[in-house]
Amino acid sequence: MGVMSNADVIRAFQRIADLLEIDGADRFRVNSYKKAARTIKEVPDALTKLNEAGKLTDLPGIGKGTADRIRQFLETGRIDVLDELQAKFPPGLPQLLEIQGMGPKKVSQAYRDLEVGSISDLKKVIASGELAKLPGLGVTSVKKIAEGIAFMEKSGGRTAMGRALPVATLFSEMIASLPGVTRVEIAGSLRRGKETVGDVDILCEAADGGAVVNAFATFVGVTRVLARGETKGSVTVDLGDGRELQVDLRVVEKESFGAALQYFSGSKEHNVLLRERAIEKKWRLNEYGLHDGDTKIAGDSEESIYAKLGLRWIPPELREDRGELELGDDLPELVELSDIRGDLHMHTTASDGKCSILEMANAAKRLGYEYIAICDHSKSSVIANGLSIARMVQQIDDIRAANDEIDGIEILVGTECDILANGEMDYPNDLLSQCDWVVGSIHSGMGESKSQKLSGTERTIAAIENKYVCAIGHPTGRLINRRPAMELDMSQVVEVAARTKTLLEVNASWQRLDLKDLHIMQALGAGVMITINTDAHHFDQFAQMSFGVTTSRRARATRNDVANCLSLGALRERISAIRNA
Ligand code: DGT
Ligand code: CA
Ligand code: CA
Ligand code: ZN
Repeated sequence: MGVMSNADVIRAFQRIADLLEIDGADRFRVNSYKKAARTIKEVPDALTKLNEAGKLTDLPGIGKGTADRIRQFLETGRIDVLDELQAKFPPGLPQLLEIQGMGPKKVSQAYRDLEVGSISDLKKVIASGELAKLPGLGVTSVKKIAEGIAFMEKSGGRTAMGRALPVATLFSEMIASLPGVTRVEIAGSLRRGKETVGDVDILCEAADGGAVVNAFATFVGVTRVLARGETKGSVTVDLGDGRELQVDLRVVEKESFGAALQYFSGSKEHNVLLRERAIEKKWRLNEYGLHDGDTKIAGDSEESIYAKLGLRWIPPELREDRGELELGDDLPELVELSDIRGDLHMHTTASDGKCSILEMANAAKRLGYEYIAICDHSKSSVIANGLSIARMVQQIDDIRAANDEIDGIEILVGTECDILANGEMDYPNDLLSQCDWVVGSIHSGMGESKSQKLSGTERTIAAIENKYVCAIGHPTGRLINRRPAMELDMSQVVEVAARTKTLLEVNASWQRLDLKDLHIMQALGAGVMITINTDAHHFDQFAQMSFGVTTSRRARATRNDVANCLSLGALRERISAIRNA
């Protein structure tokens, strides 16, 4: 057993809460585990350190019982309650909670009444009609569950970029710290910034490949070793909730590092194009280099290979066989994280966020941002503690007061205002007009039904036509691997957005990445400007900006395409242009 991280502890407590809920334990008990998991998330120090110092019970909201369980887990890797619960249920059960439409109550019902312990069991009782006969289920909810399973299976076990990157980064750091390792790079789809990855690919340069691969195979978090050789290793890592992620490591030589990095960054399709180009010149391109007969003519760097083939170096995000080789001198200067000057979608404790206005603003200031917009939920988002009109009026005052109090950053008065089923905004225009910045989002009625008067496209367009709406938040409403996108007529949406100068959001949260790359490309092609925002519910989540930037780079966005790369003055001008369009 390796050293337990805080994340391991959080996962264990969440798992206990899930299983207790399935077990039908009382709310109070379930919530105490959930609360402990939330508390631990906020702890800046390693729990192992706190435990050694005997300080676990000093943590706010951690009583003696919880502290005992944390200690047991840190010291033995187990918790008695977790063992008991896991012995009680089949191992596939928690995974059922990941299916859209399957809450703990339904999971426990299906398990108790129909012995459903896995996704394949669940599919059987759906097919036989037994599931629909359970009290409280019925044909409609079973249909939804079936769609949830289909969607989950279609995502084919791919891992969201935001879950894979921390694993890849940690592994890269551990590899870099091994003796004799002189260079480490992340390659594959993760380097290209794909929203989901099949596996993680890491390259390193080292004196003794076998030793590096051996060390890699015994890293903390490795659950299985799939391959172990002199130049190649392949392992799996537990992501919690029973899911695994594969990590491939290749050890390559300095002289061919560039060629290997190019080859293993892919995509396969992009590589085919490059290889064809080499063949046209009677050369040969592989992961060892570019060769003219027996002579290697390039390979130590990626640049050398592209240059010999008559190309400028192509950023990995563009290597998808989408015409990137033909760009030539039109290769745009892609937006970078350092171009971002502010974040225009975030929540505070006023609705469902975890921090105050000033806590968010101070953290943003530390990042060097010039401005932020506080956008809490509007009144119809009841579960998200949306603000009534009276509370929103108060919120406007609170944001203005916070802005007066803080120097060096501008806090804009914003709202994430629901777009209602009838296409109207959740707040009246006279309230919206008092805000500096309005994000309009659809949060309900995304599964279009015949009974609904307006389609998602019509609702979105109605909001875009409202002069106070500056941007459409997470326009398609998808949750990666969990909920499909609304079927928007994107060409209509981008046309109206272009005409009204309304921005479309690239929600940078790795669970969303919405708009996605191809939609961003379509928007930019129609002359629409985007805004890349984190939708942070805690300032920790500001770091997710990079996922939104990467996704936008895949759509060839430059800093001129991104509203929050504007100076505050230029942003204000843009907002008045939207209002006067
Ligand atoms: P993934 O893991 O499914 O998200 O996608 P990739 O692109 O990371 O693919 P992966 O992990 O199978 O292989 C990493 C890279 O290695 C891939 O992007 C290109 C290169 N590669 C692998 N197999 C082939 C191949 O058969 N032909 C060519 N040209 N390149 C390959
Ligand atoms: Ca890969
Ligand atoms: Ca791979
Ligand atoms: Zn939202």
